[in-house]
Amino acid sequence: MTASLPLHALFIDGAHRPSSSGETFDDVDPTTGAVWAKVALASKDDVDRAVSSAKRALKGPWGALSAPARADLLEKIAARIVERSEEFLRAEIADTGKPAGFARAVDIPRGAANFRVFAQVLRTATTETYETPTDDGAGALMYALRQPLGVVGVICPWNLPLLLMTWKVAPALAAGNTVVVKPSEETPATASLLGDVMREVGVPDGVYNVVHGFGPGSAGEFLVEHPDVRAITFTGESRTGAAIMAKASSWVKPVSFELGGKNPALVFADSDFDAAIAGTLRSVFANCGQVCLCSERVYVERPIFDRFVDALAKGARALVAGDPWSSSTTLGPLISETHRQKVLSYYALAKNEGATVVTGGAVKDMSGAFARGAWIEPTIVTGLSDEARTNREEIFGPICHVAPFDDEDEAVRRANDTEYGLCAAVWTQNLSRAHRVARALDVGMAWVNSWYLRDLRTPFGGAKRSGVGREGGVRSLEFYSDVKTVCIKL
Ligand code: NAD
Ligand code: 6OD
Repeated sequence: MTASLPLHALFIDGAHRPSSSGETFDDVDPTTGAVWAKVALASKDDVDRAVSSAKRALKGPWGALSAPARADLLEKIAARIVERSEEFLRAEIADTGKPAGFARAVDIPRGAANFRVFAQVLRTATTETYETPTDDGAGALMYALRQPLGVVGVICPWNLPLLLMTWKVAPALAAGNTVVVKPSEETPATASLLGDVMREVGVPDGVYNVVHGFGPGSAGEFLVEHPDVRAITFTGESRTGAAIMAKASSWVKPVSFELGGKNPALVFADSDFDAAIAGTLRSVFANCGQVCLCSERVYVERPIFDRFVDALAKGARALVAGDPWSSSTTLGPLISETHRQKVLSYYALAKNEGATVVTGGAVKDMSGAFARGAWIEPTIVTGLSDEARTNREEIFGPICHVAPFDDEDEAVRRANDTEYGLCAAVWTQNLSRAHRVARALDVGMAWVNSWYLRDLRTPFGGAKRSGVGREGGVRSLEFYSDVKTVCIKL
């Protein structure tokens, strides 16, 4: 039975390879709970091999390429992802179960856009130059030179696998580095497939490597601890970020972290009601609530509170769970049974803490092939204090708590009353309020009358426990570069 399943191999030195130990682990389709593929489990030796090949590539043809030539290659990668988009789509859906409509609109095009945009950023990037006076009157010219860091370790989560991996791989390659990627153990498929693309468009061997496995005591940790990995870029839970930072600190490795959130949405009575409902439905339930930017705390100005909760609940009930390939499906499963148990424990916690369950609150019963998948009901609760654990801990599922507020200062204070600071969504038609509230929120990204609208050239990252650093546009080039100042005495 197992022998006929596809294998997601490691990708090292330009070739797909089994692990040196021959060990594999299961890749589960969360819509059915069935194993759909096997994954090569990287040993420490495999990680060493991947890092060595990445190191060699720096000294080889990759290191010799000019920035415009690297940009050309990035554009070819983008074009090839588009050409092979149905294969990427199939792989992403088999791993995550997300609706095809969502993956077709978000995951796959963004995977390509990351390469296209960072090619453009590279082509247009400038550096600082200063003319500095000197005592002899001749002066000096000082300029900053961006040079690659070396081998970069890229550690990724499972929620937007191709999108979030390429968001880091593309700028790392643009800056002239080579990478070793450790995709999430839940979603290995698209990282392996990208290896094919790299080969097809002529990216030199060793520039892009993939090692599959887990975190502690496995490929993730081996990568962080590898002395030849010069920097770690990581997206995932804040707790994991702390563990990685502790390990990386012994080598004083630079880290860039995009971490968890407990994001607020603030809905003012002067908002466009229908737009606020449509936007909040997206910000709570997109990707089954498994986007780090999802709103889990919704604050609504009291005069519209009841109407808002009713309309939001109506929208939640209208979500259609089912076959990811059906055009009517709008709600996928959670990523795994383990994650479903975690989210269900929060549904139980909310009830124990005294919440009123407006809609949902349970497993979603599915039939036929989907009966054993990780399905769950979209859920809205009300009536909890801001101190309730439901309102303080990241759940990462299709649930929000909705609470009323009476004035702007209160809404901002409560929105900021969290250890996280990733993003917020603000719904208002009052322009002054929009600017005021956006400025007052302790977050890395404040959306006004929108959510997850991204220009990849702008800074992205989290405040407080939601991240370290900002990536996006030239900021990514800065993180992935050793910036050297050259002083020429004239
Ligand atoms: P996770 O932290 O469990 O795992 C992320 C990756 O880290 C996986 O590849 C995992 O194998 C690896 N890992 C785990 N422990 C490790 C260790 N000790 N050393 C090295 N690697 C290790 O996160 P997840 O469950 O995959 O993703 C969900 C989380 O990610 C949520 O908290 C979500 O908010 C966050 N997230 C944040 C952003 C953002 O942009 N801020 C984006 C997506 C997801
Ligand atoms: O769009 C992005 O670049 C980005 N980093 C999104 C993060 C989504 C979190 O799940």
